[in-house]
Amino acid sequence: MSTPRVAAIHDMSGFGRCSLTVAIPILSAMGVQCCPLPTAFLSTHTGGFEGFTFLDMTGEMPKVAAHWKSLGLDFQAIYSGFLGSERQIGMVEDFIRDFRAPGTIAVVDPVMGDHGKVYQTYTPAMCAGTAHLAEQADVITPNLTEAALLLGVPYEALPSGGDGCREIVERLSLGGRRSVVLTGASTAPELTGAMCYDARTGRTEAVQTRRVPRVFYGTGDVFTSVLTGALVKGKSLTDAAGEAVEFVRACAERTARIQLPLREGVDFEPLLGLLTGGAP
Ligand code: PXL
Repeated sequence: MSTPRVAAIHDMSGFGRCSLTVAIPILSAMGVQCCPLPTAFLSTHTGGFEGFTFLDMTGEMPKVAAHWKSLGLDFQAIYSGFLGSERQIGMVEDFIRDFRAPGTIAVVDPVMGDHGKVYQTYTPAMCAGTAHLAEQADVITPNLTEAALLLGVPYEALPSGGDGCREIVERLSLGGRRSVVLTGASTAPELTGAMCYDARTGRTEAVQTRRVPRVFYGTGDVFTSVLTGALVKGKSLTDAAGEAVEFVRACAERTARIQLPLREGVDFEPLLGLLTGGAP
């Protein structure tokens, strides 16, 4: 099998472990080529840091896409996450339309918020645009906060427990047309993981592991990067979610043990070996 190639459309935050600084090493460790299309360059991510810098790359993005198109590049997956401006959302839609080929998987992480709060830079118009973009996806990976925003219900009003999470993913599947992997989904208090609706099989399945009782930042990006890598390597949605859930749990356990400050993300680098699986 030739090395699968993924276009990763996210910001690059220099410090704090999220988006491209997570996606590039994880996909590379999994034997997947990651081609970054940066949406913005920030000194740090926006959670827990004051005074971060923000260089908007909106103007550069269509030029990169046009150059890649002129080279005839193809991608087995297009993976988008945190976006830096409203206009960028339309550009990601254009990118998906222009580069989608038979077998391309469009993975949209509808990044908008976490823990019941919308991120500082996400305006209501950006949230509406993200929902529109997510309609073009084959797979979306919202957390519970983002699921509430996509469904247009208050976070507190989301149905809870295993049955509640099943209802959420099925409601988000657009009548069974897109796959949904809800992160932070828990079917019992001591467990956490994902609830998956697979549009290929029409089945909903929970993937659970033991919960690490602490809050973490950046786990969504770790999760969706592993999921995307596993999908382009041919795994089923639930098997890919299983690999992502177990890797995130290993990262969370290590991060809690070494008492890493919340805003530094999860200490995943020493664990990348779990993803390499040996040379082909
Ligand atoms: O995916 C999370 C994320 C990505 N990028 C930036 C962020 C965050 C979350 O806070 O601030 C810049």
